Formats: sequence, structure tokens, C-alpha cells
Amino acid sequence: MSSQLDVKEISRLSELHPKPSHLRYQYGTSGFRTLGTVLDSVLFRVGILASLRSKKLDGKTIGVMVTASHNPEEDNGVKLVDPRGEMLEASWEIHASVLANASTTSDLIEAIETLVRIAKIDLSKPARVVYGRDTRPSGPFLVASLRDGLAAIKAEPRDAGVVTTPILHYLVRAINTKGTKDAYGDDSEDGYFDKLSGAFKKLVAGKPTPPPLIVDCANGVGAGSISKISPRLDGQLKLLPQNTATSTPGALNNACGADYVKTTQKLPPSLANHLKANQRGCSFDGDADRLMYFYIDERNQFRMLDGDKIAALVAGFIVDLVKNAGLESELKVGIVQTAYANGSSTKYLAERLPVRCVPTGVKHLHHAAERFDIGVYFEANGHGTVLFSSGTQETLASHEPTTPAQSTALNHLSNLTQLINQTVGDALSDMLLVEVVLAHRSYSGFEWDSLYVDLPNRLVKVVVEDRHAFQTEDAERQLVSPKGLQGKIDDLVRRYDGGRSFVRPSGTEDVVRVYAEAAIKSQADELAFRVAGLVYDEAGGDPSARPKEFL
Ligand code: G16
Repeated sequence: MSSQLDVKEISRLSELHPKPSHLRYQYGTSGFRTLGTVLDSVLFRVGILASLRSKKLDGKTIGVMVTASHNPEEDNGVKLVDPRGEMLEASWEIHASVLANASTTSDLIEAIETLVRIAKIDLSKPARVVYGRDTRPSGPFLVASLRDGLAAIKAEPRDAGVVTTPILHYLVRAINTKGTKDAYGDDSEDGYFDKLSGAFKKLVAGKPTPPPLIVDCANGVGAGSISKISPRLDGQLKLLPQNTATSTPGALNNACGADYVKTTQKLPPSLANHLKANQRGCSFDGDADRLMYFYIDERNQFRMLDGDKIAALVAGFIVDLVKNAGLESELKVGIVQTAYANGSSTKYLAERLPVRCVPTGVKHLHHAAERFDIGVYFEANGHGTVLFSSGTQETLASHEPTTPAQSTALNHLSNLTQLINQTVGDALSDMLLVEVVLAHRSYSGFEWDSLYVDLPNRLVKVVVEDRHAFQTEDAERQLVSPKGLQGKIDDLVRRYDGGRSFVRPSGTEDVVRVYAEAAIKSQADELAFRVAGLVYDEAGGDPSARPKEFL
């Protein structure tokens, strides 16, 4: 392996992927995300960055996922995955943005050389990168740009094909731990499906088979996962996939999927004739890393069971298992949420275990959850997982149970470590986890829903000229800029019974988000639209274009 950059080859390839001069890119909450048509240069440069990151980490395999998740079909994006299957280390996000914004090929070469110098990258080390993409039409073209970036640094590529985001994260960890005592699983898609289905079957053995579960695949890559896992479940859970039209133009995430369910708080119209009273269903998002559950109650009303409800269900189950295994004094279970968590869920959980609140974005939740022996993290939008620390896994393996009940609980906990994708939120793994808990609790959707009653809430998007003018602190619960706006929001909130509201710039869309909750639905709506009106006016929005619902 040469210890020099092949500047001539990088330059030649870079000229094939010029940066549009009028655009600036930012590595945000989930990597780069924007219209698929303007991402060519970004993908090329991400290929270079991923290769350099691998060299920096002594040839460990880095992951690259080409997806825009819940965004509309015309968007696309890319994010990097670090060797343990986690999001890219935060200090490298800035390097990603610097490389993506170098105006010319010579600026790019200079940026690469600077990165090699300041990050002390040994260029003689190998570079290995595994990449995958979701079902978006722009995916193949963008993967070709990525491959040029990998070739420019002579990285060893591995094509994972069309996969869900969580599978790509799984593969990264499985590849990097292969042959070690921490081996995460076989480094193949089959390995992933076998691991999840094997653990699921052990956990539900002897339990009654639940009614068939409708799975809304958002017309995305999750559809393939459902067809691959179904035969492996041996009839212990029957899945009825819907919205599986992955090649129908415009269908992805359109009036379906987890984001649609959460933001509209409605059943996707395409499921209306499929879901019967008291039957459960769930929605994945476009890359299958988010999960929303729902059911139709006896009065034929749609009832949503979001990430907060999943957290309450799962955390309660794990706390009980830890207690039943006799490990209560050894293992500390904690939960991590964001400001979007419904106030009722936070109250319910805080009465039972420690709760932390962090800014939006998986990386924040993941890192906070790592501080517990067992950390449960879920965003209200359905993105989340459970982390078992390495110490916890050793405790589970070495603890000697003194009663049969302890032995059973210990076994369940060990199987959960296999069922749960601990690298990132995973709709498929989380769905199986929910079904396990419901089976053990003998809960229907109604009983699960009754754990606590959600406070009515409303989420509103405000399109502003510059969303970066909105800056927050205190886990996004307080605005520090524009100056004075937080005071006005506080004055409004005080007028609503049970009122709470916060404002933050989105990391994945060009909007500012407003969240509000109150004791009554009409009041939550009114508060949200009033705050949205304040935001719009403060941001200098055109009065003639002011959305009429903003108050
Ligand atoms: C991404 C992040 C999530 C975040 C969501 C929305 O999800 O991984 O942590 O909650 O974006 O973020 P924002 O409100 O900043 O737009 P995904 O599923 O789109 O990758």
C-alpha cells in the first residue's frame, strides 16, 4: 500500500464529479441530505472521507449508507457508520462538511492533505468500506459516484446492495468483530435475519401466536426484510406486508410509513380496508430504522402507539426481567428521550427509572444510553433501541441463578441481547421486540396503550429563510436565538393548561419545527399554531405568504 495520495488519479476522478458552485452542504443530524440530483460531488467526496477514516482506524471497515430515510422520494442522502456500527464520530462531521464544500479539485486536494495531516492519518494503512443503499431511484447513480471516491483512495469496497439502514449498521459491526470474542454475528444479510429470528423464536416459545400483524413498509426497502424474515419465523408470528411497491415511481413514504403516521396521527389511507377493530399494525419508514405501532379500537378509532409508548413497554419489561433475574442491585436500567417525548410518557417513566433528555439525533441518544448498564432510547418518532454494556453482557453470561425463575429471566435477557440490534434503531428488530413483550405480558394494543394517556400534541413545520438563525440550548428546550423569541413563547405557554412548546431547526429538512402539547387537543393545536406564527414573523416571513392556519 502506497504511503502517498495518488493526486493525479484523485484529480482525474474529481473532475468527473464537480461541485455545484451555488450550493453549500452540511453534515447534519443524519449525514448529508438534500435533493438526489445535487449529491453527485458529495458522494464522491464521502467515498474519499470513508476511505481515510478507515485508514485512520487501522483498516477497520467503515460503512456508508445512501438513503434519505423518511424524506420524499426525490431526496437522497448519505451517512457514515463507524466500526462498531455507530454513527460517525462527531469530530469528523466537520471534515465531511469541509470536503463536501471544497469549490474546485485543487481545493479538494488541499482539504484532503490538510485532513491527512491534522488527523495524523497513516496512508500506508489499508482502507475498507462497505456500502448499501435504499430503493430510491437516484441510488444507483449516487453509488457509482461513491465508488469513484473509494477508487480514488484505492479502498477495498464491499457492496451490500439494497439494504435497510439497520442492516448496513449490523454488517459494519459484524465485519469488524468477526473472529473476536465480541463477534456480533455472521457478516451477511442471512446472518442478520437468522440472528433476529432465532432469538425471537426462543423468546416466544410456548406463547400463543398473536393475530397476523399488518406491516406498512412505506413502499421502501423494509418490504424486502419482511419477505426475508417471514419464512424464518416458523409461523410464530404471521406478517402481512402492505405498501411494498418499491419500484412504483413516487410511492416511497407517500401517504404511508412511520413519519406519515406520526406527523398526521392518522392511519395511512392504504391500510383502511386491511386493519380490523382490535387488530395491530405497524409502519416502517423508508429505510426501516423507525417504527410506529397502531390499532383500531372498539369504537373504530385509530390509536397510535409511538416511540414513547414503545419505550414505556420495553423499559418496563426489561426492568422486571432484571429484578426477576436477581440483578437489580447490579444493573442500572435507564431511559433516554428527547424534548419531543410526550410529557405523560416522561412522567410515567420517571416514576420507574432514571430518564435523561438529550438533543434530537440518534448519536445523542445512543451516547447517553451507553452510560447505563442497560440503556433504552427512543425518539417519539419511533427511532430507538436498547444498549447492553459489555459489562452487562458479561454479567448475564456469568451470573449463577439461584431459582428457576431467575434462570428464566436471565435467559430472556440474554436472548434480548441477540434480538435487539444494538448498533442503531431498527424497525424490524424493534417490531419483534414489541411482539415479544406483548406476548409475555398478554397485552393487546389497548392494554399497551393504557400504560399512560398521551397529552394531546401538535407538530408544525415553518418554512423560513434561514433555519440556522434558530439556535437552542438545554436539549433543544430553549431558544437562545433569535433573541427575545423564547420569552414570547414562554408568555404564550403560560396561558395553556398543561402547556409546553419548543422550537428547533430541523437537521434533515429545510424547516423549523414547532412542538406543542396541552391538556386539550384544540389547545395543543392552538398553541402550536400561535408559536408557529411567532416563528414565522420573527424570521421575517413574507406577510402575504403567511400560512393561514398560523395564529
Ligand atoms: C433522522 C435522525 C433522527 C431524527 C430525525 C428527524 O431520522 O436519525 O434522530 O429524529 O432525523 O430529525 P430532524 O427533526 O432534525 O429533521 P431519519 O429516520 O430521517 O434518519
